[in-house]
Amino acid sequence: MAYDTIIVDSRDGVGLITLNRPKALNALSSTLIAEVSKALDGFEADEKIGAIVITGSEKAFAAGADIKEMSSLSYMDAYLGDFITPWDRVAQCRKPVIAAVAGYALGGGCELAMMCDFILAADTAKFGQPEITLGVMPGAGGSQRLTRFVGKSKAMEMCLTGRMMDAEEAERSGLVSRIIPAEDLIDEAMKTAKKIADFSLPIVMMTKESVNRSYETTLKEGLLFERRLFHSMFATDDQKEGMAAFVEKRTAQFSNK
Ligand code: CO8
Repeated sequence: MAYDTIIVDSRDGVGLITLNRPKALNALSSTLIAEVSKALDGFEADEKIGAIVITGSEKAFAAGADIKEMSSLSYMDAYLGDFITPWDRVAQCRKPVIAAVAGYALGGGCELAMMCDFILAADTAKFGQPEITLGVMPGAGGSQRLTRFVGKSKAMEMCLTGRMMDAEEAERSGLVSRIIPAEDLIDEAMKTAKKIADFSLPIVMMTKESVNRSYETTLKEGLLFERRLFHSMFATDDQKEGMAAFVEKRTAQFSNK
C-alpha cells in the first residue's frame, strides 16, 4: 500500500514506521495519523510481526500536531469531528511499540512518543509540550502521561512554560528508557524490537497488558490481574518450551501457541 506521509517497512519480525514529512518537521497532520493507524492495523494483522518501531528523522521525531491544519478549527469542528481521538490507535496497539526519537519531539510529537511502550532517545532528542505558547494546552495525553512519567513538578513546569528537556534530563526523569548515539538509534531500536519479536508473541502481549494495567488501577487489582495472567501462561505451549529449553540448556523455539 502506498503512503504519502510515512514510510512503512518490515524485517526480522519487526515493523518499522518512519514519519516522513521532512519539510514540516513531521508535523502530525490528520493524513499522517490516519496512515500510521492503517500501518499499525497491517502490522497487528500480520502474524509474522512481533514488535513495531516508530521513528522520525534526524532533526525531528515530530514537531507536534500540524499547526497550519489545526489553526482555523472551530469548537464544533473539534468536538463533532472528535479531533485527537484517532490518535488513540497508537496507545491501543496490542503488539509492543517502541518510539525511536531523534531531534524534536514536541507537543503531539512528545505525546505520540509517550503513547508507545517505551522511548529510546538519541543524544540529540528534545522533548517538550510547547502548546501553552500557542494559546492551548496538551490535548493528546501530555498533561496526563508526562505527569506519570516525570512527576508533577517537572510536568507542570514543562506544560506551563513550554521548556524543552534534553535527552539526559529525559533519561534521568524516567521519560526515556535509554540514550543512544544518534547514528546508532535505528539499528539499536530495530535490534531491541527484534529481541522482543523473537519471544513468544502471546506472552509478550500479556506482559505489555499487565505493565500497562499498573497505570490504570490500584496495586491490589493490578497484582490480581498479573497473577491471573501469570497462571494462564501455564496453558501455553510456549511456557512448556521456554522452561524445557532452560532445563535442556538449549535456545527456546517459541511457536506462539
Ligand atoms: N505544524 C506545522 N508546521 C510545522 C510545525 C508544526 N507543529 N513545526 C514546524 N513546522 C514547519 C514550519 O512552519 C516550517 O515550515 P516553512 O518552511 O513552510 O515555514 C518548517 O516546519 C521548519 O520549521 P522551522 O523553520 O520553524 O524550523 P526551526 O529549526 O527554526 O525550528 C522548531 C524548529 C523549534 C521545532 C519549530 O519549528 C517549532 O517551534 N515548531 C512548533 C512546535 C510546536 O509548537 N509544537 C506543538 C504543536 S501543538 C500540538 O502538538 C498540540 C497537540 C494536541 C493534540 C493534537 C492532536 C492532533
